[in-house]
Amino acid sequence: MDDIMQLVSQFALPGGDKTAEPFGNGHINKTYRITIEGVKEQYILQWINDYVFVRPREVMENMLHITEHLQKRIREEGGDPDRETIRLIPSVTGGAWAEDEDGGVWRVMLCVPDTVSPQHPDDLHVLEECGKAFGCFSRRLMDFPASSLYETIVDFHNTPVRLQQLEDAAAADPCGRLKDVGEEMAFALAREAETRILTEAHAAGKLPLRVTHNDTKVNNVLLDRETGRAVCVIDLDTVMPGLMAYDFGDAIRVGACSAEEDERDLSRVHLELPKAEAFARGFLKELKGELSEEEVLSLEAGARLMTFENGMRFLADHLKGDKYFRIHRPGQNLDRARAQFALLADMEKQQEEMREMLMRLYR
Ligand code: GN1
Ligand code: MG
Repeated sequence: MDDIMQLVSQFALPGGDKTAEPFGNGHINKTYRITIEGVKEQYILQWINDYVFVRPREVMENMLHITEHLQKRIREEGGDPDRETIRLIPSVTGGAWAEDEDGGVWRVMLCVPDTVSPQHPDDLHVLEECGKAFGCFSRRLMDFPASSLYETIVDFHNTPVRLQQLEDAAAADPCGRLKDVGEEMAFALAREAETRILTEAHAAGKLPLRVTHNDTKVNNVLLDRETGRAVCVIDLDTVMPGLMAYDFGDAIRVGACSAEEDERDLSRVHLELPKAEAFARGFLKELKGELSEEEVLSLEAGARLMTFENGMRFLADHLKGDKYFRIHRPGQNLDRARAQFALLADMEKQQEEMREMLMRLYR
């Protein structure tokens, strides 16, 4: 904690005795909440994981430009720029981040007060609000110059590359775990052709590149504690040029699944269409006028591909010895992979219903 307080002192925060406590439940970064005696506002201190983000300074450059653009849009719409997006607190030297002695990159953000982040909502209103939050985020970034953003993780949602990375991990098999995952490997390899659906549609000019969030788990939305309305979207580390299907798809993977991401009883893992519809309703309310019919239909494929991709990433990380995704028990990444593949299998069965639902909301 001494080291943490030393980092806190590098930011231009109000004076007063400060305390820090671990906060949140992301799989990647380290996060602390900072409380200052006699100060109403709380702050978030975060270290950017440099195994995952090999150029963390580029993550910060992106974040700075995106939040500035969002703040401008929010002001134009008469909203509250300190509540509807993230506010970065500058360092004492005026930079957007501070560095520790190992060159690690740390940032401080204002904690948005009186909000909650939904973990595994069953309430359809909550899901609709999450859809609105991500839809509104994309809408406000429609005119952001996408090509000015760094690609913070190269090929992040390139599904064919994700399959290749899984095959590489299997070929290397550094922990000798391949022998136990034959069924999961076969499941992934059988879907080789599907990995290309979105990349090929984009290459054929059918799906435009947009500025996308790329990590749209519903717990990356903050809702107003009182009204339950969407307030803002957090975790901007992977905001990059991408396809709309990525954002819709990853949100459905988590928000419309009947079980937790690492559920071990696979008979409990399903796609819940009413949840998907609630999210889609909110999402399309914000974006309908901006998207082509082809793009709206691609959202369905996005749900399958994001689920498939996460399954492959969890499985590859299990094979590599759990280097990327933090685990809380042995075998958790394998459990996560199995649950994703079970969800994908169920999504494949409900493909037609999902597309019909999207077309109903679009027309
Ligand atoms: C990671 O950090 P967190 O928990 O929001 C991951 C996502 C995965 C997700 C799976 C940068 O997100 O891509 O979908 O775990 N983020 C990164 O839960 O890899
Ligand atoms: Mg994240």
